[in-house]
Amino acid sequence: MKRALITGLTGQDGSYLAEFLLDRGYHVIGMVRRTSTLNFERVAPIQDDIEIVQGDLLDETSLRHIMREHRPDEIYNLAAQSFVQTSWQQAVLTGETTALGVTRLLNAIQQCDQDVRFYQASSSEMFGKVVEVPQTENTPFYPRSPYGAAKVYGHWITVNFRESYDLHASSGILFNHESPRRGLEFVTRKITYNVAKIKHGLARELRLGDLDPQRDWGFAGDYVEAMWLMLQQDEPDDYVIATGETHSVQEFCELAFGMVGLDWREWVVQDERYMRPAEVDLLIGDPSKAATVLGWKPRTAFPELVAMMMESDMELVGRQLTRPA
Ligand code: NAP
Ligand code: G4F
Repeated sequence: MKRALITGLTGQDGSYLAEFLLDRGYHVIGMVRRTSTLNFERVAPIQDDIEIVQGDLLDETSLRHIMREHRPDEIYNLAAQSFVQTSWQQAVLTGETTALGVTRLLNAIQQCDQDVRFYQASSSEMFGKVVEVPQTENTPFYPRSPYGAAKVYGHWITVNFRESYDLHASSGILFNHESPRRGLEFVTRKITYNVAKIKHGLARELRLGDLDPQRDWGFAGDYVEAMWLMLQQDEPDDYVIATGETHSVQEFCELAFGMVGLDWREWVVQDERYMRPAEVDLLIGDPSKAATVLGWKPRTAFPELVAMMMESDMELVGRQLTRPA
């Protein structure tokens, strides 16, 4: 039985990846950080099938301990301070977690077991103010936020450990991927959840920032397969994972409101508070290397993704309405 360690188990991707690996017969070890209240909602249905261990990317000793005690064959480093907006207010914490956290984990691997296969969750935010359209594995990086800068560091330290110590370390440059499990602070889920509240009469407006940025949005459930495929290759490498399509925040609104018979223009209010000091205007990835080498292709089209999230949030808000007081 193969053993996989997932950091960031409690996050969106951690939950989908854990399900994916369990389905393939893995023993899944999920790293969670200590919190005063448990936040296992996303993994509740599979919690008993996972070995949960405590550790923190800020604490290298905890990572070495996990390596020695649990001896994983594969490590998926999904943990991060992942919200771009927060990275301006908490730039140092973002660097400690999202950048240096990768080095701490790689140090632990290098010291404890150099045969481990390692996946780093890199991001299309590294392309930032894009210098090429579409973005490929060879497009130069131009990050536009402390988060993007931290991910560039995490990406290059992964490449460096691969080249320095011959580690099987791969980096997935994933474009935005969403799902009904997406955090409520990210724009797609903020939209679908609030559209559902408006439709149920629980909200009167949706306050958003810039509606023009364009993103290459895919489904998280499709993207975790690509992470796994990278670690099954003979040679480690870096891959862009994307749909190859881009849509604006406004288009997302039009579609989500339209699906419940509402006109977005009557409900959306632009609010300075959600504008960013520096914006990433356009992301669109070219996933052809992943298609050729990994045999990976996205399965979920943009309208299907919006519909899946809208249906889930309509049901969720409906349940909240009918719950006895
Ligand atoms: P997410 O939902 O925000 O999950 C982040 C996870 O990291 C959570 O489990 C969180 O734990 C954990 N974490 C945060 N700080 C930690 C620390 N110091 N030590 C240990 N764990 C810590 O993110 P996601 O959307 O699943 O994304 C997964 C990874 O892919 C992240 O690295 C993200 O930056 C990257 N990425 C995401 C996308 C995307 O579109 N989703 C695209 C490209 C790259 P708590 O639950 O305790 O907060
Ligand atoms: O949903 P977002 O917050 O995602 P963002 O910044 O693209 O980052 C996500 O994807 C990255 C991959 O490219 C990941 F690495 C990262 O961890 C994260 O998962 O914002 C998307 C766009 C931005 O242009 C933002 O300015 O939506 C715009 N937006 C407009 N109004 C808003 C809002 N974003 C948020 N969160 N909230 C708003 O009210």
